[in-house]
Amino acid sequence: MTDKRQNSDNGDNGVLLETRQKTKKPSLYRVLMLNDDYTPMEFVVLVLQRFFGHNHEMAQQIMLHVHQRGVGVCGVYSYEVAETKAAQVMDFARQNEHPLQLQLEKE
Ligand code: TYC
Repeated sequence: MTDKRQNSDNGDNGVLLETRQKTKKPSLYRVLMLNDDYTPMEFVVLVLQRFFGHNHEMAQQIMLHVHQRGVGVCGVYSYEVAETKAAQVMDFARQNEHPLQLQLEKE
């Protein structure tokens, strides 16, 4: 007969098996984009498409939100991905002599 018992009673004479999964969900971080007076709108739209995978319409919408409200969410990622994307975008902006700034915010 098949023994389907697990954990403390596994039918193996006192040998304990821990089958519970102690995995933690990774914390998520918003990548925020800040408005400024100098970065061209088309450049911001390009960044939102290239680095955050938004289509042109969504990118335009997010850019306008940031332009009007001062800050907006580009996307939500694990810390490593969020940090990498923010750094890549600010590098790309600096290479193009734009002052575009991004920040991370824990969800
Ligand atoms: N305010 C900029 C302009 O008028 C456009 C802009 C939008 C810049 C969003 C940064 O995160 C930004 N050219």
